[in-house]
Amino acid sequence: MNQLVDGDWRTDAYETAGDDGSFERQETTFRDWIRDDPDAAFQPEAGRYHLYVSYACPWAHRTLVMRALKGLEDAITVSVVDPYRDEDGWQFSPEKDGCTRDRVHDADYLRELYVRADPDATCRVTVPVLWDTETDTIVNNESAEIMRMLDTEFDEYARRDVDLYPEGYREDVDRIIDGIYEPINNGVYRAGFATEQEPYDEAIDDLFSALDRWDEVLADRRYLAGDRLTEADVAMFTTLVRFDTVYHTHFMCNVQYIREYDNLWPYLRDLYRTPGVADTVRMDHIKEHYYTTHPDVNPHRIVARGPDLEFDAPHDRDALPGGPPSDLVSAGAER
Ligand SMILES: N[C@@H](CCC(=O)N[C@@H](CS)C(=O)NCC(=O)O)C(=O)O
Repeated sequence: MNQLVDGDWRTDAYETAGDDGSFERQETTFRDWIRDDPDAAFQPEAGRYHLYVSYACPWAHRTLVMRALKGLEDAITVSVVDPYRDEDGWQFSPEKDGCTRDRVHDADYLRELYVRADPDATCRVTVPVLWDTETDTIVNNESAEIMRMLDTEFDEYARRDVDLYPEGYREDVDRIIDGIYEPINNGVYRAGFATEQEPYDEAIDDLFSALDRWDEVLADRRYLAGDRLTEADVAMFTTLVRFDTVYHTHFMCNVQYIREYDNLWPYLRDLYRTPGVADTVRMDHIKEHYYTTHPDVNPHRIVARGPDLEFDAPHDRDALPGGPPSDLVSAGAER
């Protein structure tokens, strides 16, 4: 695997597995904040910030969903990397469907932007990246924090009435985002990248007991935090939408498909059908990335064919209290 060490690209430096065969995710390095505050170094402005994403990546996908729900497409521009990642890390392949050039610097590789932001950077080169075109640097590369900034700091440019971190729900939202991270969002990676049986088994136990618990909770709750769509649902969505297609097979999370759950499956379709969300899902990028990018897991890089999932199928979740914000529904109707 590969990463930057003192600003140099190294292909021998990065080990994902600990001594006991468990997957270890490194801490994210750029953690500044955009604040709607006159004294802040990074203030919300339309056209100033740029997102670097991969459609394949569940963490980057969170920021794309948030940008769509908030109606920030004009305020925050996006560059999309090639879903296939080789020894050189994420790269720009504008000739490929759904990919773009680096719209800010015309770089060939994402790592060039990390070095531009910090010439001595020692870190993995990950998506998402929130870039500031004014100071020419990375503001932040941690998806939960980027999601929060787009949600709470861009009110002037965002769709009114869409607040995914509402007063009265905040403690629950934070607790749920934290609570689903290790067993579910990161759990699929702990299972897929384990190099020994025991950490794999632990990851699978944690993952499926968490999914079973949430399936029960969602029997009489439309969203994870109750009757309101929140950031917690965005965080859950990007893992669930990939699950049956890649995590089940490629990462051996095969105890049960999401489409076999009584409530998680309609819940996933409800989120998918929320106006703006479906356009952020590129299953072709998701499949290409997972099946071709981890040679240790799938050395022949064969992309598994199925399954054919009907995310668009109707669901009966509207019978539960709550629903998507009304501005979102009317924006969806205009599309
Ligand atoms: N903590 C980060 C994790 C992001 C992350 O791991 N992204 C993956 C893609 S799914 C990546 O870019 N990996 C490249 C690497 O680790 O070298 C976040 O949530 O933003």
